[in-house]
Amino acid sequence: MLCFKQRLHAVLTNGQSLAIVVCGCLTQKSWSDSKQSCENLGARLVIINTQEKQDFISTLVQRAWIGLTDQQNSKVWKWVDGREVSKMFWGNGEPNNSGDERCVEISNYYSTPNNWNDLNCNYLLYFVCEKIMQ
Ligand SMILES: [Ca+2]
Repeated sequence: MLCFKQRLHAVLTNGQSLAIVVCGCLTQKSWSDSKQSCENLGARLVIINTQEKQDFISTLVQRAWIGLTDQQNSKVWKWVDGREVSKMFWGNGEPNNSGDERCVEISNYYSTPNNWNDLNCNYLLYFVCEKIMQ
C-alpha cells in the first residue's frame, strides 16, 4: 500500500508546539483505521480546540478526519483524549446525522472557519494526526 506522510511544525500562541502530520494512502481510511494509523505513528487524530488551530488545519487538506466522535454516547461529541468538545466549528446545518454519522471531518464543502461535518465513520478519507512536541 502506498502511503504518504507530510510533517509540518506549528507553534501556537499558547506556547504549545505541535507536529501536525497529514497522512493518506491511495486507499483512504475509515475513521477508526485513521485513528489507529495515527497511534502507529506515536501520534493521535488531531484535536481542534482553538480558532488558530482550526484555521491552520483547514489550510492543509480539503477533507480529512479529525479526532472527534460521538460513537460512545450519541450526541455527546468527544475528542480522542476523552474530553468533551468545547469550541465547535460545525458547518451550516451540521451535525445533521444524515445516515448514522458518528465521526467528524473537516470539509471544504463548507467555508472556513465553520467546516466540520458529521459523517459515517466507515467513509474513507485522508486524516490529520498531531504529535505534541516536548
Ligand atoms: Ca453530516
